[in-house]
Amino acid sequence: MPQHPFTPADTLVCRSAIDGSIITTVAAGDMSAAITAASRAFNSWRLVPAPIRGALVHRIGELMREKKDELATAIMRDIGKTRSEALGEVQECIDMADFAVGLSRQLHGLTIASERPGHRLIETWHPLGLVGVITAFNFPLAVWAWNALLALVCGNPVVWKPSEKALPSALALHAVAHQAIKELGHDHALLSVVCGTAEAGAALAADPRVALVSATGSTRMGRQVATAVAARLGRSLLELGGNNAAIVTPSADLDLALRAITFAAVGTAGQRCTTLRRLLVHTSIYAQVVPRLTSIFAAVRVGDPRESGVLIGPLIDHVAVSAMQSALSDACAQGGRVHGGEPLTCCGEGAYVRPALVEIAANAAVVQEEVFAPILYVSAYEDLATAIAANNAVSHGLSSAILTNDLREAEYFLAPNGSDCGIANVNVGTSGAEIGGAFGGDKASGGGREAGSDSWKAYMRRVTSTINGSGALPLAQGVVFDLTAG
Ligand code: UN1
Repeated sequence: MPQHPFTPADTLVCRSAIDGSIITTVAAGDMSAAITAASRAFNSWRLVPAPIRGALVHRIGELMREKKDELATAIMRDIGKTRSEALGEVQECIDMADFAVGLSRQLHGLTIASERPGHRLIETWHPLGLVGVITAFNFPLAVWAWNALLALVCGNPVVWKPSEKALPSALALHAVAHQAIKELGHDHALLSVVCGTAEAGAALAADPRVALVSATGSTRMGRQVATAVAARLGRSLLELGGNNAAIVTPSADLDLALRAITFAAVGTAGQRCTTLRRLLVHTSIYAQVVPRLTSIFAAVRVGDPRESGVLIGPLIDHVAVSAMQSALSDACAQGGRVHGGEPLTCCGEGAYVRPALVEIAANAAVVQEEVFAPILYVSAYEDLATAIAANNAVSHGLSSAILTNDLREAEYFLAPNGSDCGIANVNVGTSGAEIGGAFGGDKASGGGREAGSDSWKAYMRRVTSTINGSGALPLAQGVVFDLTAG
């Protein structure tokens, strides 16, 4: 299976992760032309009242509901998610539409007490400008929805550079959004998609006409985007990798914990940025937890994601299988004990693996790196402070969890000296966040926050105004500047 399906003829070959078969070919787009058209669209869209902008997002949401099955099928075929997870991803897009529609009647500023008589201080949020969105293969639709639907209600056009490994589903979603634009008579340049390789993403990041670049992907890619955007003093919103840990304490409900751990570690074949990669288990329950998890990992059904009962589909390609195998051999060399993890033959050229559980020291070198595959490193800990220190010892800071029935342990984990991640859950795994909260992480995870809460502010610019309704001109901080004196 070719890993760089980009041919000199500017054509991208789209393959299914399920069996490596060719789905279609897609022509590469023109990034600069898309940015020019979107910049023009911004001039009028920013003046459309936000609730009217919300009506467009409302229609996009309705159409996504109608086409939920079709869109989920496209996700399954492109990247090999199970039907339930693919449907869940489309639901995440629909949830974002609902959320953005509600926001379109908010986008509220502040009134702040002024120190001067008869004065008022206000903050107003205005549309920011063109938003560039770069998405990864693993959530080919939801991450566009997080960004694009908020950007639209905030008054900004969007240029999307989807992963070249998931183009057909991106194009299917785009067709749905364009149907809504057409029905409501808006400018088609409000939303555009540019298919291309990493070069197209680099062109988007470097273009000074793009006010905000929202990029999801590896930390390496994020560094390149951040550097290019910072060089032109643009704004970036980065959602990068994670090396997420969960702590299982002696009081945990083990049945609940094992289910939470398994979904977080092997769901989506370990290819979420929120995937659980490190498990820290208290020594007193280690001998109970590890054999149970090992047998769950050995029994969970891996295979063609279209078959019912299959919980783990393929990895995106054979490069991912090689990365996984090399991490497992490094783990062995560093004293780890590997259970499972072997490549499996299934469905033509699909890249299937059994999930791996690796018993290893929490500070082993291999444990510090994110590998986008289902490997769960398990280590024992003695006291909670050490486990929290291990949780925080990696370069990433995206998601984390504690499984406990002890209130004090939970509160310690959530305290300022607890988990340093953007997401810190109690009795819930590291993955599968709802859209209502702000999503993102710190350190090498990029620092961005997307989806719910007040993430919309990233897509707007803030104007602070002092309004003087008095007849006098007092200066702030008591400064006297009297032209009649002296
Ligand atoms: C990602 O893997 O890039 O919390 C996003 C989750 C999903 C989003 C994952 N709602 O696992």
